[in-house]
Amino acid sequence: MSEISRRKLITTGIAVAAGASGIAAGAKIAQRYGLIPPDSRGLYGPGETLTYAAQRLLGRSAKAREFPASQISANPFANEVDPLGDDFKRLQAANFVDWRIAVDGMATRPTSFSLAEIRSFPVSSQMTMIGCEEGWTYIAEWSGVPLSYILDRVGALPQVRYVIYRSIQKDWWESIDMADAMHPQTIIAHRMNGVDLPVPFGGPLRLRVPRQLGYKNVKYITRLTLTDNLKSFGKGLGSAAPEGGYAWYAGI
Ligand SMILES: Nc1nc2c(c(=O)[nH]1)N[C@H]1C(S)=C(S)[C@@H](COP(=O)(O)O)O[C@H]1N2
Ligand SMILES: [Mo]
Repeated sequence: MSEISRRKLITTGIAVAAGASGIAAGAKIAQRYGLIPPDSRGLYGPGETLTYAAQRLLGRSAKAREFPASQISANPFANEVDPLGDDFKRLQAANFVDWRIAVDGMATRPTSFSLAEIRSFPVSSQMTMIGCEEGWTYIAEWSGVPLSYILDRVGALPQVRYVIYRSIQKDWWESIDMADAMHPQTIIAHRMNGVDLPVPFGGPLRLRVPRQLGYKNVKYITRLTLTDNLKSFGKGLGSAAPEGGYAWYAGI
Protein backbone atom coordinates (compact mmCIF):
# COMPACT_ATOMS: atom_id res chain seq x y z
CA MET A 1 0.00 0.00 0.00
CA SER A 2 1.32 3.46 -0.78
CA GLU A 3 2.37 5.73 2.08
CA ILE A 4 -0.49 8.15 1.31
CA SER A 5 -3.27 5.59 1.32
CA ARG A 6 -1.85 3.92 4.39
CA ARG A 7 -1.86 7.25 6.17
CA LYS A 8 -5.35 7.99 5.02
CA LEU A 9 -6.49 4.67 6.35
CA ILE A 10 -4.86 5.30 9.70
CA THR A 11 -6.28 8.79 10.11
CA THR A 12 -9.72 7.78 8.95
CA GLY A 13 -9.50 4.86 11.32
CA ILE A 14 -8.67 7.09 14.25
CA ALA A 15 -11.42 9.56 13.41
CA VAL A 16 -14.04 6.87 12.90
CA ALA A 17 -13.09 4.95 15.99
CA ALA A 18 -13.06 8.11 18.07
CA GLY A 19 -16.42 9.20 16.76
CA ALA A 20 -18.07 5.84 17.12
CA SER A 21 -16.72 4.59 20.40
CA GLY A 22 -15.16 7.55 22.11
CA ILE A 23 -11.53 8.36 22.65
CA ALA A 24 -10.59 5.02 24.16
CA ALA A 25 -10.91 3.29 20.80
CA GLY A 26 -8.94 6.04 19.08
CA ALA A 27 -6.28 5.75 21.74
CA LYS A 28 -5.97 2.02 21.02
CA ILE A 29 -5.19 2.78 17.39
CA ALA A 30 -2.72 5.46 18.42
CA GLN A 31 -0.98 2.93 20.65
CA ARG A 32 -0.72 0.47 17.81
CA TYR A 33 1.22 3.04 15.85
CA GLY A 34 3.43 4.08 18.76
CA LEU A 35 1.78 7.49 19.08
CA ILE A 36 0.95 7.61 22.77
CA PRO A 37 2.39 10.78 24.30
CA PRO A 38 4.56 10.20 27.39
CA ASP A 39 2.11 11.89 29.76
CA SER A 40 -0.91 9.88 28.67
CA ARG A 41 -2.52 8.02 31.52
CA GLY A 42 -2.66 4.78 29.60
CA LEU A 43 -5.17 3.76 27.00
CA TYR A 44 -8.06 5.52 28.67
CA GLY A 45 -6.21 8.80 29.13
CA PRO A 46 -7.56 12.15 28.02
CA GLY A 47 -7.98 13.57 24.53
CA GLU A 48 -4.30 14.46 24.38
CA THR A 49 -3.47 11.09 22.90
CA LEU A 50 -5.83 11.69 20.02
CA THR A 51 -4.65 15.23 19.42
CA TYR A 52 -1.04 14.13 19.26
CA ALA A 53 -1.69 11.02 17.15
CA ALA A 54 -3.91 12.89 14.70
CA GLN A 55 -1.39 15.73 14.33
CA ARG A 56 1.46 13.35 13.64
CA LEU A 57 -0.46 11.19 11.19
CA LEU A 58 -1.93 14.14 9.33
CA GLY A 59 1.20 16.06 8.54
CA ARG A 60 4.66 15.80 9.89
CA SER A 61 5.94 18.74 7.94
CA ALA A 62 3.12 21.29 8.31
CA LYS A 63 4.63 24.67 9.05
CA ALA A 64 3.72 27.23 11.67
CA ARG A 65 2.39 30.34 9.97
CA GLU A 66 5.00 32.96 9.03
CA PHE A 67 4.21 36.69 9.00
CA PRO A 68 5.48 39.71 7.05
CA ALA A 69 7.92 42.09 8.75
CA SER A 70 5.15 44.68 8.98
CA GLN A 71 3.37 42.49 11.52
CA ILE A 72 6.24 42.18 13.98
CA SER A 73 4.98 43.29 17.38
CA ALA A 74 6.24 46.71 18.41
CA ASN A 75 6.18 45.77 22.10
CA PRO A 76 6.72 42.03 22.51
CA PHE A 77 5.85 40.79 25.98
CA ALA A 78 8.58 39.01 27.86
CA ASN A 79 6.95 36.72 30.38
CA GLU A 80 8.48 37.15 33.81
CA VAL A 81 10.84 34.40 34.93
CA ASP A 82 11.96 33.34 38.39
CA PRO A 83 15.10 35.15 39.58
CA LEU A 84 18.12 34.02 37.57
CA GLY A 85 20.74 32.57 39.90
CA ASP A 86 24.38 33.43 40.56
CA ASP A 87 25.67 31.07 37.85
CA PHE A 88 23.61 32.89 35.29
CA LYS A 89 24.64 36.33 36.55
CA ARG A 90 28.32 35.40 36.45
CA LEU A 91 27.98 34.22 32.84
CA GLN A 92 25.98 37.31 31.92
CA ALA A 93 28.61 39.63 33.45
CA ALA A 94 31.15 38.16 31.01
CA ASN A 95 28.82 38.68 28.07
CA PHE A 96 28.06 34.92 27.97
CA VAL A 97 31.47 34.03 26.44
CA ASP A 98 31.54 30.95 28.68
CA TRP A 99 27.95 29.85 27.97
CA ARG A 100 27.88 26.30 26.66
CA ILE A 101 25.26 23.86 25.50
CA ALA A 102 25.98 20.18 26.04
CA VAL A 103 24.60 17.49 23.76
CA ASP A 104 24.54 13.99 25.23
CA GLY A 105 22.64 10.73 25.15
CA MET A 106 22.22 8.66 22.00
CA ALA A 107 24.81 10.32 19.77
CA THR A 108 27.98 9.00 18.18
CA ARG A 109 29.77 12.27 18.98
CA PRO A 110 28.34 13.72 22.22
CA THR A 111 29.86 17.12 22.79
CA SER A 112 29.33 20.59 24.09
CA PHE A 113 29.25 23.77 22.03
CA SER A 114 30.26 27.26 23.07
CA LEU A 115 27.95 30.16 22.33
CA ALA A 116 30.46 31.35 19.69
CA GLU A 117 30.28 27.96 17.95
CA ILE A 118 26.47 28.00 17.99
CA ARG A 119 26.56 31.49 16.47
CA SER A 120 28.94 30.30 13.74
CA PHE A 121 26.55 27.58 12.53
CA PRO A 122 24.07 28.05 9.65
CA VAL A 123 21.35 30.53 10.55
CA SER A 124 17.67 30.10 9.87
CA SER A 125 15.22 32.98 10.43
CA GLN A 126 11.48 33.01 10.90
CA MET A 127 8.79 35.57 11.65
CA THR A 128 6.36 33.62 13.76
CA MET A 129 3.95 34.01 16.64
CA ILE A 130 4.52 32.83 20.18
CA GLY A 131 1.57 32.37 22.48
CA CYS A 132 1.24 31.65 26.16
CA GLU A 133 -1.40 29.25 27.37
CA GLU A 134 -2.66 32.20 29.42
CA GLY A 135 -3.81 33.99 26.30
CA TRP A 136 -1.38 36.62 25.01
CA THR A 137 0.72 36.38 21.85
CA TYR A 138 3.32 38.37 19.95
CA ILE A 139 5.06 38.11 16.61
CA ALA A 140 8.84 38.40 16.29
CA GLU A 141 11.69 37.41 14.05
CA TRP A 142 13.83 34.69 15.58
CA SER A 143 17.14 33.48 14.16
CA GLY A 144 19.30 30.56 15.11
CA VAL A 145 20.70 27.20 14.16
CA PRO A 146 18.22 24.51 13.15
CA LEU A 147 18.08 21.79 15.80
CA SER A 148 18.30 19.27 12.92
CA TYR A 149 21.76 20.63 12.10
CA ILE A 150 22.93 20.00 15.67
CA LEU A 151 21.49 16.47 15.63
CA ASP A 152 23.32 15.72 12.36
CA ARG A 153 26.50 17.19 13.68
CA VAL A 154 26.59 15.02 16.83
CA GLY A 155 25.54 11.92 14.90
CA ALA A 156 22.13 11.26 16.47
CA LEU A 157 21.52 7.51 16.44
CA PRO A 158 18.57 6.21 14.40
CA GLN A 159 16.84 4.97 17.58
CA VAL A 160 16.47 8.50 18.96
CA ARG A 161 12.79 9.34 19.45
CA TYR A 162 12.92 12.44 21.65
CA VAL A 163 15.13 15.41 22.34
CA ILE A 164 15.12 16.65 25.92
CA TYR A 165 16.20 20.24 26.48
CA ARG A 166 17.10 21.78 29.81
CA SER A 167 17.50 25.31 31.09
CA ILE A 168 19.93 26.81 33.57
CA GLN A 169 16.65 27.25 35.49
CA LYS A 170 16.40 23.71 36.82
CA ASP A 171 12.59 23.66 36.90
CA TRP A 172 12.42 24.20 33.16
CA TRP A 173 12.99 21.17 31.03
CA GLU A 174 10.95 19.91 28.11
CA SER A 175 11.15 17.37 25.32
CA ILE A 176 9.88 17.04 21.76
CA ASP A 177 9.59 14.12 19.39
CA MET A 178 11.63 13.77 16.21
CA ALA A 179 8.88 15.24 14.02
CA ASP A 180 9.35 18.53 15.88
CA ALA A 181 13.08 18.14 16.49
CA MET A 182 13.84 17.68 12.76
CA HIS A 183 11.29 20.28 11.65
CA PRO A 184 12.89 23.18 9.73
CA GLN A 185 11.29 25.82 11.99
CA THR A 186 12.67 24.30 15.20
CA ILE A 187 15.79 26.27 16.03
CA ILE A 188 18.16 27.09 18.83
CA ALA A 189 17.50 30.82 18.70
CA HIS A 190 20.27 33.30 19.53
CA ARG A 191 18.86 36.41 17.86
CA MET A 192 15.52 38.18 18.00
CA ASN A 193 14.38 41.11 15.83
CA GLY A 194 17.92 41.61 14.56
CA VAL A 195 19.81 41.73 17.88
CA ASP A 196 21.37 39.11 20.16
CA LEU A 197 18.50 37.40 21.98
CA PRO A 198 17.78 39.65 24.99
CA VAL A 199 17.88 38.03 28.43
CA PRO A 200 14.16 38.57 29.21
CA PHE A 201 13.37 36.60 26.04
CA GLY A 202 15.70 33.73 26.90
CA GLY A 203 19.12 34.94 25.84
CA PRO A 204 21.65 33.82 25.13
CA LEU A 205 19.99 30.60 23.85
CA ARG A 206 16.39 29.52 23.63
CA LEU A 207 14.66 26.58 21.99
CA ARG A 208 12.18 27.99 19.50
CA VAL A 209 9.53 25.45 18.46
CA PRO A 210 6.80 27.54 16.82
CA ARG A 211 4.47 24.58 16.30
CA GLN A 212 3.98 24.41 20.06
CA LEU A 213 2.78 26.78 22.78
CA GLY A 214 4.99 29.25 24.63
CA TYR A 215 5.89 26.99 27.52
CA LYS A 216 7.64 24.50 25.22
CA ASN A 217 9.95 27.36 24.12
CA VAL A 218 12.39 27.05 27.00
CA LYS A 219 14.76 29.94 27.75
CA TYR A 220 18.46 29.78 28.77
CA ILE A 221 19.08 26.29 27.44
CA THR A 222 22.27 24.53 28.50
CA ARG A 223 21.79 20.89 27.61
CA LEU A 224 20.20 18.58 25.04
CA THR A 225 19.77 14.86 25.65
CA LEU A 226 18.86 12.44 22.87
CA THR A 227 16.85 9.44 24.00
CA ASP A 228 14.53 6.69 22.83
CA ASN A 229 12.53 6.70 26.07
CA LEU A 230 11.36 9.40 28.47
CA LYS A 231 10.46 7.17 31.40
CA SER A 232 13.69 7.63 33.32
CA PHE A 233 13.60 11.44 33.29
CA GLY A 234 11.87 13.34 36.09
CA LYS A 235 8.58 11.67 36.92
CA GLY A 236 8.58 9.85 33.61
CA LEU A 237 5.95 12.07 32.01
CA GLY A 238 8.28 13.50 29.36
CA SER A 239 8.91 16.97 30.74
CA ALA A 240 8.20 19.47 33.49
CA ALA A 241 4.88 20.62 31.99
CA PRO A 242 2.82 17.49 32.72
CA GLU A 243 4.30 17.36 36.24
CA GLY A 244 2.59 20.73 36.72
CA GLY A 245 -0.69 19.75 35.06
CA TYR A 246 -0.01 20.95 31.49
CA ALA A 247 0.10 18.76 28.41
CA TRP A 248 3.44 17.39 27.19
CA TYR A 249 2.28 17.94 23.63
CA ALA A 250 1.23 21.58 23.18
CA GLY A 251 0.78 21.62 19.41
CA ILE A 252 -1.01 24.59 17.88
N1 LIG B 1 13.59 29.01 31.37
C1 LIG B 1 12.32 29.42 31.19
N2 LIG B 1 11.74 29.25 29.98
C2 LIG B 1 10.46 29.65 29.78
C3 LIG B 1 9.70 30.21 30.84
C4 LIG B 1 10.36 30.38 32.11
O1 LIG B 1 9.78 30.90 33.09
N3 LIG B 1 11.65 29.98 32.24
N4 LIG B 1 8.36 30.54 30.63
C5 LIG B 1 7.71 29.85 29.52
C6 LIG B 1 6.37 30.33 29.22
S1 LIG B 1 5.11 29.82 30.25
C7 LIG B 1 6.08 31.05 28.09
S2 LIG B 1 4.51 31.43 27.67
C8 LIG B 1 7.18 31.58 27.24
C9 LIG B 1 7.10 33.09 27.22
O2 LIG B 1 7.95 33.60 26.24
P1 LIG B 1 8.27 35.15 26.18
O3 LIG B 1 8.90 35.58 27.46
O4 LIG B 1 9.14 35.34 24.99
O5 LIG B 1 6.96 35.87 26.01
O6 LIG B 1 8.47 31.19 27.68
C10 LIG B 1 8.54 29.88 28.24
N5 LIG B 1 9.92 29.52 28.53
MO1 LIG C 1 3.18 30.49 29.32
